[in-house]
Amino acid sequence: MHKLHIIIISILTFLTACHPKKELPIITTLDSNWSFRTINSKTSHPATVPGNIYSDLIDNTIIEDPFIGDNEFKLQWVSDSTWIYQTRFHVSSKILNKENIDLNFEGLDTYAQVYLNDSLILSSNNAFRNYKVPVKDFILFNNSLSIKFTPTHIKEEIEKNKLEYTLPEGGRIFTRKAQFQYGWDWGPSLNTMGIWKGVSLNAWDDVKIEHVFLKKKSYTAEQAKITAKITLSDPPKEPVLIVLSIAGKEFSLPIQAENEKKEFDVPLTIDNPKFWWPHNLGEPYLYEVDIKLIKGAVVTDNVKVNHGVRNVSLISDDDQYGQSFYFMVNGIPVYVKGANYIPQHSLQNRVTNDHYENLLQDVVDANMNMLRVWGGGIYENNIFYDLCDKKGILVWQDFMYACAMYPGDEPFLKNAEKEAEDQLLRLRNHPSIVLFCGNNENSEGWHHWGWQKGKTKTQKDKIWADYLKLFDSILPNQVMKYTDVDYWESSPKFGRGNPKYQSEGDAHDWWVWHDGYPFEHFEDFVPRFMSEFGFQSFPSADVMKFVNQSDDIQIDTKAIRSHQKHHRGFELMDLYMERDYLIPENDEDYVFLSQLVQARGMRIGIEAHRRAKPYNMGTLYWQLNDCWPGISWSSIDHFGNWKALHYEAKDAFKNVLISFERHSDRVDVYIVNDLITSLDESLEMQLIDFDGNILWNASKQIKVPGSSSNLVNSFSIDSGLTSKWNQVLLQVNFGNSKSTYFFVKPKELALKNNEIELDVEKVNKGYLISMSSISLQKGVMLSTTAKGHFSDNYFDLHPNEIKQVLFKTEASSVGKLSFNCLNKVFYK
Ligand code: BMA
Repeated sequence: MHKLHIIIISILTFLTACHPKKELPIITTLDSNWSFRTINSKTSHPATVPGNIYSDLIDNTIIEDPFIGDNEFKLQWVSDSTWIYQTRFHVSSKILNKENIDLNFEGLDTYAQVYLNDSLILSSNNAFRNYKVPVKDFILFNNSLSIKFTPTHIKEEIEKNKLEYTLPEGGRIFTRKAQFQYGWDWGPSLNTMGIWKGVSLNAWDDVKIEHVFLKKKSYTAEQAKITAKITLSDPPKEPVLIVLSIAGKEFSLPIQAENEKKEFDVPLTIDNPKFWWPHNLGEPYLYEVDIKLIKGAVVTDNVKVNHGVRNVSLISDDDQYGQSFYFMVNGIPVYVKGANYIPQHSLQNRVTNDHYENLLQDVVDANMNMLRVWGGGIYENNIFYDLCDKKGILVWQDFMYACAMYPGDEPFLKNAEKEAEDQLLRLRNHPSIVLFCGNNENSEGWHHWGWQKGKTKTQKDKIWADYLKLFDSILPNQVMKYTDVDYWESSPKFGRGNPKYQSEGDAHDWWVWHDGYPFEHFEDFVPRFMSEFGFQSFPSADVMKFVNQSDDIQIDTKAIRSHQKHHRGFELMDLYMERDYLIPENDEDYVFLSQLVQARGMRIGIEAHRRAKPYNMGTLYWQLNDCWPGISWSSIDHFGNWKALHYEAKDAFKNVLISFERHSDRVDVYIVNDLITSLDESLEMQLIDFDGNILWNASKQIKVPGSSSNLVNSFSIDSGLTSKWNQVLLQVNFGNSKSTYFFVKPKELALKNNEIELDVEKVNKGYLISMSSISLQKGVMLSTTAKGHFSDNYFDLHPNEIKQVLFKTEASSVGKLSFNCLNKVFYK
C-alpha cells in the first residue's frame, strides 16, 4: 500500500477512536420570531425571549424607562393587562421522527396558558418552576406557539376570597414569583410578565440523561469517594453504558435493556484529592466530570458537571451560651464575611453575563467569602452559582419566601414542593451552596410585627400550622431528599423582641436604622451570627443624575423622592448624619456624607462581630447591590459604582484585622486572624497629631494563633500624652496590616483646611493618582467624568503620606478629576 494511504487510514482510525459517533438529543432554542400584543389589540410588536413585558415595551418605545423620574407610577397599567406572546417555528423531519419530543419552559412569569397549534398544552402558575411538556402528539412541520399571560391580581383575588382571614402581606403571597417585584423598601413595583427564561425543543430516541447528582460519600486527604447518581429519562429499552470520567480516571456501568429502573449509582474515587475552599482560605478547586451515555458505539447523551470536593456543614449545637451557628468547611470553622444579595435588575433580562462576572468579582475583591441570596428575589441563574463555585464564594440560599405568611392549601403546598424539587435538582451540584434557608423574616414577622392582631385563636393556630407544614416539613424534606446540604427554617432564628436572638442561631439587627439606635448598639449586642444589619446611603452622582435626567445632583426632586422607598428613609439618614457628622449645605456634599455615615456605621458592626469570634462566627450586611437606581442600603449602586461602604468592607473584611474597642479610660487593641495559620509579627503603635508629629510610640512582638481574635494591647487615655484628643490619631501596624483609631466622632475632629497635592500619571491599566497633604485629610473621595474604577477611595490621607490610587480605565483620558473630603465640607 502506498505510504500516504497508510498515513490517512491511521489518522482516520485515530480520529474515530477519539471522536466516537455522537447522536445526542437535539436541543433547539426557540428564542426567535417572537411578538407580543395585548389581548384586545391586533397590532403585534417584536419581543425578546427570554425577557418580559416591561423590557419589550421599552424596547419598542411604547413606554418610557420606569427607572427614570417617577415613571414607575405611570406604568402600573402594564401589570394589570393581559398579554399574548407568539412565535412560529419549523421542525425538521429528523426531529419529528424522534421517539420523544419535549417543549421545555425554564421559566414562565407567571399565570400562563400555552397553546401549541391551538391545543392548550400547559397552564402554569409558578415562575420558579421548570415545565417540560411532551409534545410528540401536537408538533407539526410548521408550528405556532402562543402564550397568554393573565395579570397576577386576578388570580390573587380569587385565592384571597377563599380565605376567611387575611394573610400578611398582600396579594403577592398567593403567586409564586419574585416577591420584590410587588415593591420593596429598596425597589419599585414592576410586576413583570412574560417568558423570563429559555424555551427549547428537546428531541431524543429511547433515553437521555435527565439528572446527575455527584453525591459525597466520604472525603479525606487520601481519597474522595463520590456516588454519581444518574437519572435517565426512562428505563432504557436497549442496553446502554454509562461512562464517567473524573481526574483522568474512567468509571462505567453497563445497563441491561430489561431493567425497570431509571436511576443508577456509579461509585467514583479521586486519589489525593484537591479540596474546594472559600477563596480567602485556599483554592476553590473544581474537578470537571464528564458523563456519557453510550449505546453500541454511539454516544447518545453527554453532560458535564463541575465538582468541588469539600466537607461542609452548619454547626448549630447547644452550647454554654445557647446555640452555636457556624459553618465548618473541610474541618475548619470558617468565619463568614459578606453581604445579602438581591436581584440585579427589576427586569431580569437586562442582567448580562458581564454584570454577574463584575459583581461577583467585586465580592471577592472586597474580601467577602459569602453571599446570602435573599428570599424575596429569585433563585439565581446558573451563571451566578458557576461563578461562585469558580471564585470560591460560599452561598447561603434562601427559598423565595419573604416577610409574609403564605397559604397552606393543598394546591399551594404541592406547587411549593414541586418548585423546591425543580430548584434543588438544578442547584445541588454547586459546591458553593452551603445552606438552604426556608424564608426571610416570616417567623420574626409572625411573632413580633403585630400580624396576629385581630385574629381568632383558631385562625392563628391554622396560619402557624400552615407555616410549619411548608418550612418545617416540606422544604427540609425536599432538601434532605435531593441534596446533602443543611437546612435552616427561617432567617433570623429569633426576631427583635426575643432576647434569645443574641445567644442562639442567626440574627438581624434592625435596632440600628429602623429604630434609630446609634451604631454603637452593634458593639453592645453581638449575636452568634449576624445575617442582616444595614444602613442607607445615596448612590453615586451618576445615578442621581440619571434619575433626575439633569446634570445636578439634586435631592429634593419628585424623581429622587420616588426612588426612596423607605417611608422614614430621608429622616433616618438625617438623624444619623447629624449625630456623627454634620448636615452640609449643598446636595452634593450630602450625598457624599451619606456614604461616609453608612460606611462608618457598618464598619463599627463588622469589627464588633469579628472581635467577638468565636462567639460570633459571621457578619453579612444588608445589602450588596441594587435592582434599580435607588437610594438604599447597598454598598454597590445600580451602575456598579462602589459606594464608600464597599471600600470600607474591603478593608474591614481582610483576613487579618486590627480592631479597636473603646472603654472610658482606654482603647483595647485586637488582632483578628481568620487565617488557619498563626502569625508572629511586631505590633507598632504611634500616637500622631494631624500634622504628623509623633507624640508617643511603642512596639512589641506578638504571636497570634490561627482562626482567633485576641486582645493584644491596651492604650490608656492618659492626659500626660495630650489633652486634645480631637487632634490626634492612634496608628497601629501589625505586619502588613494597618488600622487607625480616632478618639472622637468625625464631627468633633479638629480637621485643618490644608491643600491636597495631586499628581496624575498614565500607566498600563489607566492612571496612577498620587496625593499628599501636610495635614490629615479625612474621607477623601475621588471622582471623575471618565468611566472606570478607583483602586481605593473614601480613604483617610495621613499627614505627609504619599497615597497612590490606580484609576483603572480604558478611556483615553482621566477625565475631569476632582475630590471631596470632610475637611472641605467643614470649611465651606
Ligand atoms: C431586611 C430585609 C428586607 C428589607 C431590609 C431593609 O429585613 O429582609 O426585607 O429590605 O430589611 O428594611
